[in-house]
Amino acid sequence: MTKLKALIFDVDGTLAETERDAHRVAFNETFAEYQLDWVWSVELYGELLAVTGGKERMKFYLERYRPDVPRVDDAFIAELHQHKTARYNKMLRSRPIPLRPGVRRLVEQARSEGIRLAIATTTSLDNVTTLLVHSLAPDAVEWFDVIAAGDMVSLKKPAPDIYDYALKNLGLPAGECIAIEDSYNGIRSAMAANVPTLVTVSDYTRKEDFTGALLVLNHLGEPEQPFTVLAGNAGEACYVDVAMLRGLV
Ligand code: XBP
Ligand code: MG
Repeated sequence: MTKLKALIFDVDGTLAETERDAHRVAFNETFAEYQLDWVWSVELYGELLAVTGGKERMKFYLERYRPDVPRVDDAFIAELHQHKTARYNKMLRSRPIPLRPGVRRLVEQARSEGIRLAIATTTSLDNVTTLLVHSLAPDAVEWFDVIAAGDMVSLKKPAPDIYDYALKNLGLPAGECIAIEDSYNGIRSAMAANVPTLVTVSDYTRKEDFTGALLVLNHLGEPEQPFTVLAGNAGEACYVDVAMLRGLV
């Protein structure tokens, strides 16, 4: 008798590689629009990802890297973030970002087998819905029973709050769900909410610590594009499907 009832997906780095060439670029374009000399290189952005949430990340950047910049207030950060979000959404609409290997297949299989779907992310709700509509399917938002995102909770990952929120709205115990994450902050958040977690590492996170993960893979895999196991035991499987996930819980 299986107890797997739902999959809870992280978004950035897990559903798609959105950080380096989309979020980062939208931040930089916004800084340029406001004539700020804030420039986030590919390398610097990797360091800034230690802090989740765009508003929190900008504040962290100023505190840690720009003691020369006079203090800015939260309202200005929020205004910048609104502009960044608009730019990011425009990008996702005009040049959809491909889903990572295995994501579409696993989501579609879960739906057809009655496994419920949810999202737990620190990014803003608009960013999630635009990504789902333009990279997955026009009606994909409806495929997810719960989309827990951004400021719906006050404490972002690695705090457990966004997973607690998703579980509460799913009405399921943590042990009947599996989280799929790509980052240290993500797995800390899921595990703090007691959700068993599978990790698919992403461009920025492959060297992070994933102690406690059910399994660490390079991606979810496809029949013709098998995954590589980075930690844990995947048995005979070469791509992640519902049967394999049932075996993991
Ligand atoms: C990733 C994040 C987000 C995005 C930016 O979220 O940390 O902050 O980089 O999004 P996750 P916002 O991996 O949990 O999906 O600017 O909308 O905060
Ligand atoms: Mg992520």
